[in-house]
Amino acid sequence: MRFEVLTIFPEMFDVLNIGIIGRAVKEGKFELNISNIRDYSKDKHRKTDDAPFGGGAGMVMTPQPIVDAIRAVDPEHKLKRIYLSPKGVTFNQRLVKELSKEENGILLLCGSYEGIDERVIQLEIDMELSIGDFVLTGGELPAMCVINAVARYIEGVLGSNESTEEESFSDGMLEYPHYTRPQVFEGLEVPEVLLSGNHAEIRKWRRMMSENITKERRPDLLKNN
Ligand code: 4GN
Repeated sequence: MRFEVLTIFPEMFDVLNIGIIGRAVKEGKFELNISNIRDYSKDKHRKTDDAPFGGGAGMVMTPQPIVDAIRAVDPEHKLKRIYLSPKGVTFNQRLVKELSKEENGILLLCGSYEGIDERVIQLEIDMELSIGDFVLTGGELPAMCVINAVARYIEGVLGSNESTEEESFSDGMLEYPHYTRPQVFEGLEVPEVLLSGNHAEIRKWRRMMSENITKERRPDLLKNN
């Protein structure tokens, strides 16, 4: 599995060298390549943007460097090519699992300014993805969210203690609350059932807490899936 990222801010992706994802990259559990779109500009000043046809505020990313970059890192179109955009389909855990099964990998195109020339999407992009209904200055943070979420489903990335099996959303529900030591913190006690050692009762309690919080906060999750 391979992630190819195209961006004009490659340094932003340094945070992926930290923690669980950083360890997985170092251990070769998946491949992560970050390319600077600017390196593909044929402009003498390495420009990647231009004024919009039709006028208006801001700049638009020029198609040439982006299309050349895409074709350089994925010449045979073996990767699922994703453009991060507020206009995309909303990302969710079902899509996370689906993308983790992409046999060759994923290309993530990060736009900046007002956006990229629409013809890049028409010619080269398979899917537009949004991480939620809000606008950011670039697609870099959304791309990192996608990499992080998808990588968790790649074999060997999570330890057995961090497994994706029992967590929130794996069964379409929100998680039960967690507790650790001390048994009393600022006067607040850990629920007694968790100290009982009765694992059947603990499972029952956790399922009930999951159902209750899901009904309360996300009743939409209980309806279909
Ligand atoms: C994606 C990109 C938000 C998302 C973005 C999102 C950069 N903001 N909700 N900003 O997933 C115009 C040019 C906005 C690219 C885009």
